[in-house]
Amino acid sequence: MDNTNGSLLNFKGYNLLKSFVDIEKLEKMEDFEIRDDDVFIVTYPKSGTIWAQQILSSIYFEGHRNSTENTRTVERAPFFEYNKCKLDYVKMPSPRIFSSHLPYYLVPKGLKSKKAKIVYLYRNPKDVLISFFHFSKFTRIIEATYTIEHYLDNFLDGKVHGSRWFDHIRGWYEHRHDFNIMFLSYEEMKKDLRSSVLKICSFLEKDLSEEDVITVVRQATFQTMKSDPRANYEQIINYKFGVNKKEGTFMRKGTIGDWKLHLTVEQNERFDMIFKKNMKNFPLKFIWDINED
Ligand code: PPS
Repeated sequence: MDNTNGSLLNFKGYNLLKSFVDIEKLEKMEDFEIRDDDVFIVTYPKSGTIWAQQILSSIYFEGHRNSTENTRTVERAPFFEYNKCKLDYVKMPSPRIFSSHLPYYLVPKGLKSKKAKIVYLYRNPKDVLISFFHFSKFTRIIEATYTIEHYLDNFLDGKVHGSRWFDHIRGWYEHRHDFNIMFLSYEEMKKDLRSSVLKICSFLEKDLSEEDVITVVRQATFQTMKSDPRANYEQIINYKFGVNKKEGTFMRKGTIGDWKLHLTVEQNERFDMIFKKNMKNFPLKFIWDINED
């Protein structure tokens, strides 16, 4: 079966969203000038990017934390490779927070000077797959796919936005010594949001008061975010993403282990086999089930 996906653009071996990119800007990405106090949130798609954007935005910006300003979270921590909000990244005041799904080899070279920081958020790939599958029905920016089987084939072959999940996480992890990077999992955040926020603050060298930490945590719960217009793509989603509202909301379910409700035994075994083969000797721990430690 030819699974070539028409909504993707392959740039130097990596799949980006064709309708969101400017090829001239892509060519210049690696030379983008990095400041020492820049922070990048790096994720494979559907790993909780908006969650990290919300947390970092409320850590850094008092107006966001205290809800006294209305700036959307995606504008506070815009996507580096997809400048859909048309911001001037060069003139943006410090501290700049960027979000990115890029692989390690496409990010600006200046990130290797090790001053600017990177928060790499990862999620167990079965839940990523399911979140992706639903997202593909929700938005028209990626090709709709109506069976898990079809999406599973594409995901495992890397014929999706973000290319192969295995390559993304392995690439970043194996090159971690080149960057000033912390790794954090979606599941850790889900199980203990407060400790995760404190870990992030410590990495970012942000010393928040107890009251501010409580506010950041409150702003970042699934329930708060689902009803926070700043954390949803609602305003831009309709005209830029071409949304199919029947298929739900961007903040969909936010759980661990949703894959169990979707994958058949055979599909799960196939996934496990490929995971084992690709993630041999990989030290980061993955949590597949809400009841797991
Ligand atoms: S994207 O399109 O790649 O930027 O998507 P991304 O933001 O990376 O991931 C979306 C998934 O993250 C979930 N999410 C959360 N889960 C728990 N708690 C909080 N606060 C939270 N915020 C976002 C979101 O619901 C999507 O996952 P699914 O499984 O589809 O619900």
